[in-house]
Amino acid sequence: MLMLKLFAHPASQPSRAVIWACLINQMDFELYPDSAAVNDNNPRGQLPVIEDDGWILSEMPAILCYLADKYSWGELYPRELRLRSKVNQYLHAHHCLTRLATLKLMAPHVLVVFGGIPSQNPLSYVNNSNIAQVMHADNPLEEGRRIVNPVLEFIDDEYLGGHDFVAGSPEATIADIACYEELAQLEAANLMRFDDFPGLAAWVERIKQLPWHDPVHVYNQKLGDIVTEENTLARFGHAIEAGLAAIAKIPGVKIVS
Ligand SMILES: N[C@@H](CCC(=O)N[C@@H](CS)C(=O)NCC(=O)O)C(=O)O
Repeated sequence: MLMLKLFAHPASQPSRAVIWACLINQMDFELYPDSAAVNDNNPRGQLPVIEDDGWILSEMPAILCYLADKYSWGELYPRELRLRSKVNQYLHAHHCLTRLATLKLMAPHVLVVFGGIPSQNPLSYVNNSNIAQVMHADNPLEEGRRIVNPVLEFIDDEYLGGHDFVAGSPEATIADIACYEELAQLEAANLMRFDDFPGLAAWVERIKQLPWHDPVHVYNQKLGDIVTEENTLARFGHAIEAGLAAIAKIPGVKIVS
């Protein structure tokens, strides 16, 4: 069997979800962080994409569900009908709910180093117009926080209220991993604090304990605070370099560039 290929990048939230879930499940893979390789495999031009034994698949939740089913990831994608339906509920909501953490806060503040939105992909209209709305606001930070705050409140109350994990499961699932990738980055970048959301803050600490958390998130740690310190192309470049180097050191991972 051919080795699993991930077309993914540590600066991309849905990519990190796929990389991390594969590591938790001790899957060896080749990582292709180069965008040309992504375009060859996803006509939509977005990452992450996988190639598993000749089968090409995009969209992070679809990838995670497929890999979990094929490689029996157990509790990460529960088989029990009701638990699974809650994981699926979260994953369907994710794109237009939690994803706003990236589109309204992270991306506008990261992409300033390019002087605007580098993606000219007409199929990324929803992503790009969401980012542009904040970038062109009088106070992008305030505007982003205004939009993301109710999302945090909703996840804290409705998904986590009284539960340890997003889908109300006894163990972490792929819903937690997807959700964590959107939200935890905001704290690392100083874009948002979770002081008003104690359930969410405790959940972030819980998810951090999953294996391979630290190497997968070196990019975020290196990038650090982009609110009180200016983000620059050099800073962004160093964070990417460090993020890829940390993942390259993990046994069973081969970076192909
Ligand atoms: N719904 C997709 C979102 C993928 C996505 O937004 N990928 C971003 C990187 S984080 C991308 O490739 N952006 C470039 C573009 O859209 O042109 C998923 O869950 O996989």
